[in-house]
Amino acid sequence: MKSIDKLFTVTTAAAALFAVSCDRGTDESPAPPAENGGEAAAPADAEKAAPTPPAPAAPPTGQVIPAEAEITTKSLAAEAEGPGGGEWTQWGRNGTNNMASPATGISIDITSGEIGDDGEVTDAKGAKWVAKLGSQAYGTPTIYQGQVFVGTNNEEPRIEAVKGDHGVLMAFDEQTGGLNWQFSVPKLGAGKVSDWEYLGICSSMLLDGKNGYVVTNRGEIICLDLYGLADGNDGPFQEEDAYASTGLEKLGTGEPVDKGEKGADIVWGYDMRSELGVFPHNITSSSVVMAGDKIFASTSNGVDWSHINIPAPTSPCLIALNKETGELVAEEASGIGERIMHCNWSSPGYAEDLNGKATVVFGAGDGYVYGFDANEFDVEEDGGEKYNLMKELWKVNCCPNEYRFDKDGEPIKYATYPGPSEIIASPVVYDNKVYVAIGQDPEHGEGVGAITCIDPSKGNGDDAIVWQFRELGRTISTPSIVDGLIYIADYSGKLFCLDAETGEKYWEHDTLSHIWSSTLVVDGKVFLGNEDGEMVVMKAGKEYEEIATIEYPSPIYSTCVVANGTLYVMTQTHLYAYGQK
Ligand SMILES: [Ca+2]
Repeated sequence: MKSIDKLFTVTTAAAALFAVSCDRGTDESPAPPAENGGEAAAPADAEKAAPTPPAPAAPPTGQVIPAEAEITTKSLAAEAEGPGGGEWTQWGRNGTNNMASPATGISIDITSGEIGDDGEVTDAKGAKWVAKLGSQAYGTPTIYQGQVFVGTNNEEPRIEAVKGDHGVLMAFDEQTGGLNWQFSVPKLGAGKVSDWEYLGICSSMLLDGKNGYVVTNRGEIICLDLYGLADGNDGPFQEEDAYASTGLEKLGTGEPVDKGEKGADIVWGYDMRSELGVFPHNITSSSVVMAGDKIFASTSNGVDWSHINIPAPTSPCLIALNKETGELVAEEASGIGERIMHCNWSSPGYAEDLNGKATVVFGAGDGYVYGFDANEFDVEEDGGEKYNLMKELWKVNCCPNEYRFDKDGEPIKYATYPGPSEIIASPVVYDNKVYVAIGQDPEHGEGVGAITCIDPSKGNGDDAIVWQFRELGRTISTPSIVDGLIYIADYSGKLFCLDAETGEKYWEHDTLSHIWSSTLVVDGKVFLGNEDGEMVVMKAGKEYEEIATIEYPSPIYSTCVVANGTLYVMTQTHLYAYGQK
């Protein structure tokens, strides 16, 4: 690995991603059998790539590459003090997944401006810049070391050689919005089954040191060099051009695509489909979280198009990789795969000390939240091979039994209004407790939901439940918690303010539109985007007060974030950066 990585001895607060599921459109069409998740045997291979020395390339115009000494761990701390609130280096801002920023002075005297025939936005009041994205964008921005990273699709082609539908991660200059480089991921060609057309990259990239970690639409975890190819081709992986035609699977069997100086630099890659046999349902959608020298990732393992069969019931739903090498460190073996209702799209969280243990918190596809030991694993031997299996510290059912079974004890059908739900929103850690909401793919419509407060020090199972609030509908939105108050939205369009200790409701607000986004609390306000393209701004606190609604011309499915004093609002088609130039 690069020596630069050794500079970082500080354990960064970990990360998790993304409550915005990416599933749209009709799910029921019997799409052609996918490239089967378990069969693809082509080795995925960071390791076998020849480590030829990189040829230095000219930096793309305007891109500033810090000298190694300038890349410090200081900026990694999302807890950074200061009026700007610091950087935003991962989906949930830090491992707690609590999307709240200490920034102050965030102006809401802003507008979305006008979109011209060329798709460019002008006259957006308060905006430093507005960047055009693809036609759909779900990968909530992360911001670090002068760059802004977002996940979208290729319907606004930025690199000529990359043609047609792809998952795309764009790296913008933080000050100008100019494109520094772009990571382009070919589709699986599996249709709606495992890589839904035009959904793009649904993951927020976790940023650490000189690297970023992103989960692709192909079910891969890719470590990218944050400075692209501008400072040479880093890492063991040297086959970037070959990747562009096939992804990791069947690498080298396609026609290489030269993406030029704005192409991405892959450091290593891990293909969850070929390595683990997992079967991502519809799309792979979650972000990774970091725990020391490891990253933890949901595998998106799910049901097939029939919505009945689980093609890979014994494959893990959560894995840990070595962040330097991409090697598999440990896998979940709690049997989640056999109990999947639909999919595993929730991004895990991480707490360095939760009830005395470094804990990875995973909201699973079976409606349970799991606390796994982040450092110690059970070792199992099978055929001479050793496997590290994740150790359950605790496990709590977040889907009320009344949603799972009717009064006669019969199971209630999944994807019906009164039926059971899995976890898609990210679990949030706050004040030694864990807050978890249940929900389903928006495609399944509205239904009953709940948010549960869990205290792992009180025991395992139902004993750990402090309270459960059931007025909430199904949700894929991650809650924010500030000053003992929880703000959480549901898919039906409502935003609730609850007491974090008791679950008591202080107020609710109906935005009258479906909600996929999560809340952001900053500067005494709650920001929340909805499907009608409205960004609703409420006053944070026990008193109900609607402050503003800012209109956008397309839906907002990602979450607003604040970094270094700039407010980012991402619609399906544009990224607006509001702040001082
Ligand atoms: Ca490389």
